[in-house]
Amino acid sequence: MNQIHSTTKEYDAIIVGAGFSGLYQLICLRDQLGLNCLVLETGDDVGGTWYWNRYPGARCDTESHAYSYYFSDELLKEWTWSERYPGHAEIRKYMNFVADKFDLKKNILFKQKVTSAKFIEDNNNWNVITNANNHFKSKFLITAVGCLSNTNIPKIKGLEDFKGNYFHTGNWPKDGVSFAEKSVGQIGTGSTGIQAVPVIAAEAKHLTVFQRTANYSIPARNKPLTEDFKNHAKENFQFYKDLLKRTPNGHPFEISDRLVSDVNEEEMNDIYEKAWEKGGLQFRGSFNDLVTNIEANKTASDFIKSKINEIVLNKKFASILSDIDHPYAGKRPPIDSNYFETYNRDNINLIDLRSDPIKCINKNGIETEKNHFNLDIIVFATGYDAMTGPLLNMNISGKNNLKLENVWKEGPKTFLGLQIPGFPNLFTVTGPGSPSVLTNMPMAIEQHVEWIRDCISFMIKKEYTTIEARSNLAEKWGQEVNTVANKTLLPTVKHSWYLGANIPGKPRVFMPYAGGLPRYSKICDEVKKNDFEDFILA
Ligand code: N01
Repeated sequence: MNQIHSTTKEYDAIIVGAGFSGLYQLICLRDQLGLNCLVLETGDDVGGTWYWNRYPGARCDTESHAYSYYFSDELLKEWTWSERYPGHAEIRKYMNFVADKFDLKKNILFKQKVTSAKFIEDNNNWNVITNANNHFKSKFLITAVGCLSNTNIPKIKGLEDFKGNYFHTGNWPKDGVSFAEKSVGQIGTGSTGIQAVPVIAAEAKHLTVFQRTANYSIPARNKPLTEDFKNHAKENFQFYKDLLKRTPNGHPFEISDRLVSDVNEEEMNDIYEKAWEKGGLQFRGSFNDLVTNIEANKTASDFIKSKINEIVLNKKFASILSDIDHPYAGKRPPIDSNYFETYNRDNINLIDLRSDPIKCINKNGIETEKNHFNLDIIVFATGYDAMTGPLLNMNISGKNNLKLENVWKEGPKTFLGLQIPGFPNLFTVTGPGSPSVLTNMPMAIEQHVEWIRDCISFMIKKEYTTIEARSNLAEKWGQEVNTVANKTLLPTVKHSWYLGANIPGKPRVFMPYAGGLPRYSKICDEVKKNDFEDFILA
């Protein structure tokens, strides 16, 4: 049993994480509800996911004018992004700007990793302990830990013998890594790997890319923003705010109404060609049925594969890169800056792990079934234990000493991705079962954070002490998440991290809500309108 530490400090709300979610949750609860709040953050500065993701080429795939908080008109007018997509350093600058503007750091305790959080029924409080052995107590516990913050370094035999250095992209050294004169191996070709390859290849003596699953990618076409566009974004922030709330993924573009079958082949190719030239995630919006109809999807897949074969001059590489076994956008679709073009350099090699799997790592490098690669540095762009990992990592226990890891043994169970039955007063910002990773994250975050604020405000007004998700409704919501996902092609991709498939032993459950942010927000608004009666209030 958790003992209350003699120096335990008490708060109304503890927020875990100082990224986009944590900072805005602090503003809502501290400045709007007047609560006594504490934010606990593992890093030594604000930024959340972007604090750790400093790998070469790290850049957001949402356009900068949309990758912003929209809750403050003043903030929208004061901050100016410099490029079409914000780079990691500029995002950290932005987060610091927000933290300074709203004077947030005084309520944040840095270098505090939560090692346990336990609900104490005697007093309906959460007891939270950190790695620095600090003990805290609070009425509400809000996890703002991100969906992609638990790095996954695969257990490859012999890694500990490697005499070079290895790094995971999601835990990149603050001072950077020099690749000059180095032979580098990179495992992984997801969104991260695809961003890192061109930058590492440009600096390293040699880069060997180890690809397990071939991936689609659309050119990002990043560029500095013109003064005209900067002014346009500021003058039209209300237009963009409405657009971001209206579109299914919270992005600043509409999904076309037309179906692939509405156009002839020439028109279709013209549409894809223009979308390819424009670049970015908008490619996915070229037709309405790309993520629901496999035949329609095949036209986009074939188009991208033909582009890969056109760009990559080495026929063997082109064949490995375009041998893609899943529908376009069935996994999170990456965008890139010269990814496929990089395979035309003479200092790069590509290994197809499907035909030549990694056997082990030894002191000199990576050994595959058929080859050995001498390396100075190994870069793991191998992704995350997504969505559930960051929550399970905190060792959370609820009523009756219920352990989250046991409750979620067969996959996450939540109501709306906001609460978990048996864990009163615990709110999970962008938790599993919410749109989260299928959206432009700041949009999903603002919706969750404001809902949590309104829920707590309601409880205070009505003098409720606890709120808890009902098991039957969580069960029903899980079925809804599944049903909605099955209307799309997303669950058909068996190696997708949306299903937890990238982590050996993780239950295969489709985790995010695929019904779109507007529909999801409407459901949450209904619950609020009905005085949160879908929850157990006491
Ligand atoms: O991770 P991933 P990520 N042996 O899981 C491979 C967001 N994001 O960091 O596909 C060999 O997608 C794995 O292979 P496979 C975005 O939501 C956003 O790239 O599992 N290979 C795959 O190729 C994204 O989806 C931005 O067969 C192994 C790669 O590693 C999410 O983060 C930028 C392996 C992992 O790909 C995660 O992206 C970056 C093994 N044992 C990321 N284990 C932007 O905003 C894994 N792999 C632009």
